[in-house]
Amino acid sequence: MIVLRSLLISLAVCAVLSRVTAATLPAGFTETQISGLSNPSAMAIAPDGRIFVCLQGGNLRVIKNGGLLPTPFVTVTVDPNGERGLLGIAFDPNFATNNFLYVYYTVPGSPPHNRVSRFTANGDVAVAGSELPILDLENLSASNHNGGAIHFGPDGKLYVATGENAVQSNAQTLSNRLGKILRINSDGTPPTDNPFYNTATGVNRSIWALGLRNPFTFAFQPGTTRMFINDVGANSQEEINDGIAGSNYGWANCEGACSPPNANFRDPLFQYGHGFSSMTGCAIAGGAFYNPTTVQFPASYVGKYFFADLCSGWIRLMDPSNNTASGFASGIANPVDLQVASDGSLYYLARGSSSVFRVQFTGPGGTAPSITTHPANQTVAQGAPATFNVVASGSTPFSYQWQRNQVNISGATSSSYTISSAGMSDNGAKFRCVVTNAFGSATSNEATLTVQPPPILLTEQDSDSAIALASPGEFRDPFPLVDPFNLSSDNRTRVMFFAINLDLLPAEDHTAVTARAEDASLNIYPLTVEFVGGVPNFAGVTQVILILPSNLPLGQSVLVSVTVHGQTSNKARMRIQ
Ligand SMILES: [Ca+2]
Repeated sequence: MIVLRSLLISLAVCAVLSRVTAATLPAGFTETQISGLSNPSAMAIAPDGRIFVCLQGGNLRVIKNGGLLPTPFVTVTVDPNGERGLLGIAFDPNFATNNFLYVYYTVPGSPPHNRVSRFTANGDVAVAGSELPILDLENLSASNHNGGAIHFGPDGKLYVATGENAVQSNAQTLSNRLGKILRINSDGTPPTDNPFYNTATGVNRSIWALGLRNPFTFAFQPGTTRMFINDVGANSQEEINDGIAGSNYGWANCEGACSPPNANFRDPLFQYGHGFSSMTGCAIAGGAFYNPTTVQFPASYVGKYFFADLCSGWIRLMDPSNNTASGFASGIANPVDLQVASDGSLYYLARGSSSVFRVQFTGPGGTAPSITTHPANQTVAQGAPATFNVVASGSTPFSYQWQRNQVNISGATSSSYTISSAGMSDNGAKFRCVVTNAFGSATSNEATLTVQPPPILLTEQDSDSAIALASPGEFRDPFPLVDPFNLSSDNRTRVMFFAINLDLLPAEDHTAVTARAEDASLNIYPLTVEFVGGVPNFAGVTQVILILPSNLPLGQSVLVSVTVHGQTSNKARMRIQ
């Protein structure tokens, strides 16, 4: 049975778990609170700086010059049951001249349905009787998964996020508009360049993307065409998806990235699991790019994407250049929306505090990074991965840039850097990391990567016949298994092979090397490695002394190989007498 965990149930749980009102912010940041907003669901910032806040029960409230106006902008009659109600707000791109704004709400009825309506502003209130419904969606059954976010894109079209209304099959059909991102003209009609305009019919031509469960929030990046869709997960994964026309985001076939990969579905750019930690949660709710007209935060925030989790009460920061995330704020009572104002402030809407909070950078008050753990030298086998790590102290968040031989490595911008398969061209390369925060930067020590090629047992020229000596140092070919004249108490024959690329690490001895023989029938015989060490006066050449076991087949050749650090040598031929 599929568990249809709803936003509402999450709210009930989280209200018990979290009663704090002041967030923990990075050093240098402070916040101010505007309270008195009962059961808020979404907000938008007008071009003139006023903040319009949707209350689930139907009031659209206005915050002006830092204060909550007593009179609502408008009150719409809604069905407020479960996750229904007044859920979304967007300003017309030409609001300054036409005074149009749009809201998304649940129209009461039997059954109810969600609607997008246009209102006309007259200052801080709506013109009476100005409501113009532009989009009426399908009738609802369950009270949850309504979506509700609406925003204009850079193309001047209105994008509308709809939930699948707890009917999973809705997400995958082009026959209704639930579990989708819709794209409409501001009069509600579908633009003819919509991706399914020619495959869907009627009102379904407004479908722009599908395969979504409950995209409660989404955001456009100012100055770009980039759009991120936050899809609330069911049992395990919360998603940040790359908004691309015609995409299918996989629900309910997949939650999080499809496993195994499925070319029919677009996996999220970023996902996080369910839990109650600083990196896990239960419902992604709120997303905003930090690309304000006036940058008020430190420059390292520009271009990053803030996102929040309703239950865990944090705001984290995703870096769209590498799809990794870092911490920002915690201790928030049920964040449901995030917006970045043109003045560079970050606003978050905390349902559990009935408040909007404005976050500003008022630093310095912080400390520059200091490297506490430097990357360590690595020695790896050719073809094996190598990972370097750095740890810094100081004021978070940090940004990271790894360098190879003091040149920036493209995309290497997290606290660890991995070469998935080290090649000989990486041998001797030096790696370091520059760690930066709002207050300065620090550069780690360099770590050297040593790449070891596979060992090679020396053989005669143009042959696989081993160059080898029998104990106690004579040339013997073929080799007997027992030599009563050698100096060992067991009388077993020792054979000394010679190898290159068989350098032991400082702490290692002969036990780091294994050896085996293989006969013509492909039977395997483990050989005891008695000694591994340098050959005096022959730099780079290693001697390996092997003890021949009694069960080697007499009168034929065997192929001997050695293995060190996970790499196995060539096979060198040796005859047994
Ligand atoms: Ca998905």
